Amino acid sequence: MKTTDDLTALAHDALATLGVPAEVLDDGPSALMARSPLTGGTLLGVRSADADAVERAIADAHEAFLAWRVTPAPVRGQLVKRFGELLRAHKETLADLVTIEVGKIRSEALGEVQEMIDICDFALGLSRQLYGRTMPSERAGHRLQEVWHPLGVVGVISAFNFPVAVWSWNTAVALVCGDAVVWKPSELAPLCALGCGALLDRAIAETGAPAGLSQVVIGGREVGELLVDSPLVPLVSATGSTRMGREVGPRVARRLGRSLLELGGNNAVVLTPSADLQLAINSIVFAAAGTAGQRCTSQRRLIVHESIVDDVVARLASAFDRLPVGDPFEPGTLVGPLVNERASDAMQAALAAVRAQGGEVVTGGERVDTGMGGVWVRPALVRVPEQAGIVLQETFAPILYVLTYRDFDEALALHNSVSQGLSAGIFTSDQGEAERFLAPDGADTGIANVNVATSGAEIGGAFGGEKDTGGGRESGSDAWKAYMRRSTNTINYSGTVQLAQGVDFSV
Ligand code: UN1
Repeated sequence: MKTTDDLTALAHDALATLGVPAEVLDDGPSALMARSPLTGGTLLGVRSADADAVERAIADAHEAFLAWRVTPAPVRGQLVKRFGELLRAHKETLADLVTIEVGKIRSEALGEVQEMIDICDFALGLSRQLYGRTMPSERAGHRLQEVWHPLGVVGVISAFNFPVAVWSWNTAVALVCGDAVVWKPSELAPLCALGCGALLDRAIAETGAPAGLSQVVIGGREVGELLVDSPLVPLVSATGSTRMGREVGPRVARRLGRSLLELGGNNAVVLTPSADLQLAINSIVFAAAGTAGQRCTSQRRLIVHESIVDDVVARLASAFDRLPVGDPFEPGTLVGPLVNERASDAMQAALAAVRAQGGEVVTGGERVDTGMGGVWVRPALVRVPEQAGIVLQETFAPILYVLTYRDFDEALALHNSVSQGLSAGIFTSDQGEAERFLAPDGADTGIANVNVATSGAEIGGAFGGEKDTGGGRESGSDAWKAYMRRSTNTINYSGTVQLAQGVDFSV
């Protein structure tokens, strides 16, 4: 069992291995203190950026962008290739920092770094595939085409729960698109950010890319606000709560900037009578209890047919009761700590609301004393009546609400009755039900799965959601288009003036 001193020593080693310069460590009055949810203890202080430092970071990034945007995209791809190699070489070390700062179990911390490696591979390929189109012009001797150009400095604001991967989705894609990136990480995970920043800086230096392309600005809300308000930042990609997105979106829009928002989820699985129950239960337990319920894709709701609900609840309860809760560094642990005491308070408040609204906590929800000092809970399985208001709310903790349905239309209606729209799953062996779930009037989420639960998406698809989730898409597919500007070009090689739409304006 590790103490705060052990974790501090491990963090120092990891930062040194990743090449983080010693001068960013700072115990002064304005430093940001890095903590670990494993012990609740303070690890070390890091220098936070004041307004001048943020402005300088944006200006430096913009300067680097001016050179980067005219570097051929396949050459830009070599930077993410090298970054991916460095991530492969330092996977364990970066995963250590993820576990230390946000408490992920080993396989999930490694999996998060794997997402970074995967997006680098994807972005390398993308660097040769930033395709525009050629359209037939209505005029003889004319050509009509669109090309995609680099956009500028991308501001990335990330949350604690994916302290390295979400930045990398944005960054790997933005870099091949010819952009520079200024990153404001969560205040709960500054060390992860410094580690990533140092590795990328090394890749930048080794490949001869312009210094300054990647900036990490550590700090609180004020730092984020400077990014949000800067006219030199044409795109702000922000991950966090719907409340945060409601502030960021309009503020960026006021200066006619673009925002890409990845906000709250309230993700559900529909479990039908024809489902393979063992497959479904195993998938649901990971989606609901994995990452201690702290993914935006975590499963919050289970909508199960009334004919199987008692069996399903019994099986889930037995699985929840057996979940090994404890030290995430220990092999075998499946549920690590909550990120802080506030998360536990939010969980307890939600469980109190369940009881007040006629629901029943079937199992879990209690604190678990691991003797380490952090905040551990047993994931809670809860049965609620359909009208319980608490189900509409996202609580960032492991609570799974079980609701029942009688016919499929009712299941769909219940599924879509929340304001959030990130991810969804259905377990069925009835092809008709599966297709209806994926149909235009099926699940209204950005991600919808069949016989796969709500979390753990691959990077190759576009990631994001609708409604209160904010509408943004990042990582794979054509999400890259958000990081570029489109230029529509008409080229006249006819030697004559021909106006479109047949307009005659001869003088
Ligand atoms: C998040 O929780 O912010 O699909 C991102 C998943 C992960 C990413 C989650 N690939 O669960």
